[in-house]
Amino acid sequence: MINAELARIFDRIADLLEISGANPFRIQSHRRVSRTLKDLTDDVANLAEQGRLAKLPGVGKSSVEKIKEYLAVGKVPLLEELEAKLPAGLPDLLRIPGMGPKTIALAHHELGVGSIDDLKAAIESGRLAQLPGLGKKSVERIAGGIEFLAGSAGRTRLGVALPMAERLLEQVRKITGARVAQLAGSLRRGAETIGDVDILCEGDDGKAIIAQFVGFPQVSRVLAAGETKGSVTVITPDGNELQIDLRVVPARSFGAALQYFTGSKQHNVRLREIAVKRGLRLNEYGLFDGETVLAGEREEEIYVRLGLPCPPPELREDRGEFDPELARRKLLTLEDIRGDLHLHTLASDGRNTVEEMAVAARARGYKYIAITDHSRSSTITNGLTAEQLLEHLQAVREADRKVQGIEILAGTECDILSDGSLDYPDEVLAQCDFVVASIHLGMTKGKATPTERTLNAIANPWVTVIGHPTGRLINERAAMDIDIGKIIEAAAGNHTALELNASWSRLDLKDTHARQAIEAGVKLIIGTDAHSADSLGQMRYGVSTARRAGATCADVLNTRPVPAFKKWINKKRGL
Ligand code: DGT
Ligand code: CA
Ligand code: CA
Ligand code: ZN
Repeated sequence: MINAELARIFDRIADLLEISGANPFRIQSHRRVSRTLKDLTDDVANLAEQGRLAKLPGVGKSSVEKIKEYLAVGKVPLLEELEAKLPAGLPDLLRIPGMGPKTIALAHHELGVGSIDDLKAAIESGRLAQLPGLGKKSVERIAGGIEFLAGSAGRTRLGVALPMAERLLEQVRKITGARVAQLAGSLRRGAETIGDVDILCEGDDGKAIIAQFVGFPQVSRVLAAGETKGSVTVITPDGNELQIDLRVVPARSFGAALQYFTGSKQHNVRLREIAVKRGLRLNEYGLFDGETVLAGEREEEIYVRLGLPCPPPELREDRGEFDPELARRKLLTLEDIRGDLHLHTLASDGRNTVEEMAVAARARGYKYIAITDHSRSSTITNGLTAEQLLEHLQAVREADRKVQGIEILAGTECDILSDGSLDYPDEVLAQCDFVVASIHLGMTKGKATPTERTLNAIANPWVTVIGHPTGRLINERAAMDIDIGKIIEAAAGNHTALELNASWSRLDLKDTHARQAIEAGVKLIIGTDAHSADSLGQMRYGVSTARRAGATCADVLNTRPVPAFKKWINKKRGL
């Protein structure tokens, strides 16, 4: 959609202004417009036609001009000017953890750094460390940041890839001659990032199906268009290229192809070994005994014929899924979720009221939610002082009385401060029905280590759950340097849950950590951290991550009915 494209342009302008050392207000106003565009549900082109652009929050006269300009000629002059002034590789530097716009400007002016490669060279030659305000430590951080960025290069986050892939899948299903179509690959396995999207389709005339596929309107480049396989790219809302592979296979081998292209590669290698041991041959066309076909039409048959249970796709990572206990485990599903327990509202940095969040949650079939706005130290998120919180708790309880059919718990997302203490005193926390404790501030330089801080929070009798325990942002920021084993052990010993934050930019705990927690008997709570009613839909990413961890209903507290859930919370509180 044009909204996303325009949002990207405003973000890019803000980035370039920031590097050029422009007025902070000017930078912020462009970011604000970008955010408004991202949240917009109407097409910005329609709004422009109706003359309603200026009514949008944060959109002033000059922004209206830029939007109109772009709609008319596909360009924004200011962006072109800024780009002409600065080397094209400079904005990429902003994505490196540890590199702020000031440092970028400095490295650019003093050392002529204009790209990530230049920056690497400046680090190696030791010139970067000699710049004023930079030292060995910060240069080490930057070098680590470059490495982190390289590790995430080319991978698209699940929550970006899945909605795009689902739309494409619908389009493939409508192609004449395409009978059944399904997602395969890492996307079907619910992995946190996706290298490319794999779609599998059953049909006889591969060439004709692929010809239509490569002609889809959102295709930006056609990489290949053959008899059985087509590859294209599309542009994601965050401006990156995402590759989509479509394979067309006949009905007799659809199941074998689905098994093969779902992977993972390690899972397939292991499965083929098992086949070979049984004197059989397995490939993407079927399972064979000599020339005899044992299975191929249906995926499950492949496993059955090998004498194995068919593990859910999320488990197929060669992490123990050939063990019958794990393969047969009844994993959690989205339908099992009865509540969302990490929600922000207008009271801090959310965009909807308590009632709006409750009504939207009820429409999803939930029986309860917890409102958990930020605490006072999170000033950039408009965190609440103790007094404001107490008032807010009243308002939440008022809303609970008003909205029927769903229970609203009055909670907080209380910061764990850099010395390990909590942002509210115990008497205030005791007033909340539900407490998420999270680290947001001073992740790299607290007085206490992140592990010590988390252990302190776990020891607090009023803390129900630790929010996004490692603090990572997928593709953007590495996890804090914490000892997850110690945290899991303490959570198990102190009747404290760990969050599996379902926001696709976090997915924290991640799958392997969540599995470790489950194995230690720790209960998980899956919360979306939604800042608007729309984001409640992120629950599914948390659920697929939990499935990858091997979670059943029993492992996840927000599958329980309200009374059982409350009983669990209140045990730690001695109530
Ligand atoms: P991605 O795209 O990097 O997120 O991960 P996948 O798992 O989607 O991998 P992709 O797209 O390269 O290939 C799709 C599936 O095809 C993969 O999960 C397993 C299968 N596959 C690909 N290459 C091989 C291979 O060399 N050996 C075997 N046994 N299977 C493979
Ligand atoms: Ca793939
Ligand atoms: Ca692929
Ligand atoms: Zn948080």
